[in-house]
Formats: sequence, structure tokens, C-alpha cells
Amino acid sequence: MKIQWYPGHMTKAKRAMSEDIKIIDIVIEMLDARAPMATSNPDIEKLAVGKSRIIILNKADMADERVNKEWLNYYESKGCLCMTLDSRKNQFTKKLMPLIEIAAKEKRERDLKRGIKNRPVRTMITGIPNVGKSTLINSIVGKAMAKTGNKPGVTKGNQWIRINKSVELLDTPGILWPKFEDEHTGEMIAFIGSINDMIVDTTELASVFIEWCFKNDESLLKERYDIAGNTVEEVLKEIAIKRSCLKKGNEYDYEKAAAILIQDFREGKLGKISLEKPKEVE
Ligand SMILES: Nc1nc2c(ncn2[C@@H]2O[C@H](COP(=O)(O)OP(=O)(O)OP(=O)(O)O)[C@@H](O)[C@H]2O)c(=O)[nH]1
Ligand SMILES: [Mg+2]
Repeated sequence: MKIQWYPGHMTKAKRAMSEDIKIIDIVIEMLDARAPMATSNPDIEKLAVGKSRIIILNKADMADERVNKEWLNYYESKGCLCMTLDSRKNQFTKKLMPLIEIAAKEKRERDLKRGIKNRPVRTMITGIPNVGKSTLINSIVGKAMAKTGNKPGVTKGNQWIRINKSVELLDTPGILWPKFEDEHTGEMIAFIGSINDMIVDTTELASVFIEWCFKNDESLLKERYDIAGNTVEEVLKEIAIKRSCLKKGNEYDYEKAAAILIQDFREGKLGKISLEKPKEVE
């Protein structure tokens, strides 16, 4: 399934980021723990060259815990500062601040040499749309400073937030990149809701997801919907029957069944699912 989504506001956001990055000390890239490779934006990697970096595997609560650990090992083995997170919970002091301290060490030493004391570390939170950037900021400050929502493109502009005397965070709008390397990347990003659903054919997307389940874990569909279908069409038909998705004239509404399946996955109702594992993508 070929998917591409790179609206004008992302070009604008990327331009703003390349300006802001000049005064940034640390770039935090939030990835979706369910598909860290597909959700890692090569443009952000280019923007962040020369900066200290931290990788957050967010929505870890929705992914397979064992696979989360494998990803952590994977990134740590490459020398990255990395942590897993459910950004709805405030883990700033316990998990993020210690990594910021490590990442800021060189900057603080540079400052000291120049006689600058207590200048806050400036941190930019980046990532693709809907990955949880604004949620992270809100849970750190303990109130709804930044607007959030379960759809891509909620944050429109950059917003600075002062966490304490030593750290400032910049919330940025989620950006994608002009051309995905392969179909897999676009599909993963669409599954998790980081692409505007208006430009994606729901039935086709659900079909790709069902095929992914057949290949990786058939029990997912059986357990959730108590169905026995072995083809994409059978599965959609069974979901349509179970969820009373009927059109006029008693025809099955495949599109509605497809939307239910995708929604259930996004809400975690199919269980904790890791779409990518380190071994597959190395
Ligand atoms: N289960 C779970 N849900 C999360 C987590 N982090 C964020 N969410 C949900 O994901 C949705 C998107 O969160 P946002 O914080 O708006 O995402 P964003 O990265 O700021 O998105 P844009 O502004 O569109 O780029 C919201 O419905 C959040 O409640 C998490 O760690 N776990
Ligand atoms: Mg946001």
C-alpha cells in the first residue's frame, strides 16, 4: 500500500525547526515504541547532527514489554541515550532528567569554561505527528499547557516551556518527510494514526493490518473478535457480522468493519503489540 503525506504545514514546521535548532543543546526524538524504525524521521536525524540526542520510545505501554527491552538494548548498543515511556505519566525526575544530565554534560562544561553559570539546557522535543510530544510536556508540567489529541497535526507551532531553573523544553509540531523509503514505513505510520486518515483508504489499511496479523500473530484477531477467518475478506466479514456493520439492503459494511479494527488497534484493545522487532529491521 503506497502512502505519502507531507502537507505544507510540515514544510513550514521543518523550516522553523532548522532555525530553532541553532540555540538547542539537546534534541529529544520521540519514537513510537510499537514501530521505532518506521517512526524515526531521517530529516530530524539530519537536523540534529552535532547535537546531543535522547531517544524516547513512547507509548511503551501499548507495545510488547519484552520487545521494548530488545529495542532499548538495540539503541544502547549503538551508544544512544534511550528510554521507554508512557508519556501520560510524569517520569521526568526519575527517567528523563538523568538522561538530560548526561546529554548536557559537555554543554555545561563548555559554559563553565566560559564563566557562564546556571544557563538552562535548551531541549527540543521532536517526532512524527501523534507520537505524544505535547502529552509529555503536559505531564511534566502537571497541567494542560500544550494541546493534545489522538490525531496527527494537533500542535501547529513551536512552544517553549520552562520546566525548572535548569531545563527548558520546546514543543514542536509533528513532522513526516517527503518520501517514505518503502511501503512498510508508510503502513506502520498509518496504523498508529500518524497520518491523516482522510488520505488513507481504511479498508485497504485494515487489509494490510490483517495480513500483518496472519504473518505475525493470528491469535490477536481470534481472541478479540472470536473469529476463525483465514482470509482478509473473511475476517472483515466476520467483524462486520459481530459488530452489526450493515449497509442498506443488508449488505456487509466492510469499510465500517475496517475502521473498527484499526480503531481497536489504536486504542490498545487488541493487546500490547510491537509491530517491529530489532532483528527484523537490522
Ligand atoms: N497509551 C498512550 N497514549 C499516549 C501516550 N502518549 C500520548 N498518548 C496519546 O496519544 C495522542 C497524541 O498525543 P499528543 O501529545 O497530542 O501527540 P503529539 O506528538 O503532540 O502530536 P502532534 O502535535 O500532532 O504532532 C493523545 O491521545 C495522547 O493521549 C503514551 O505514552 N501512551
Ligand atoms: Mg503536539
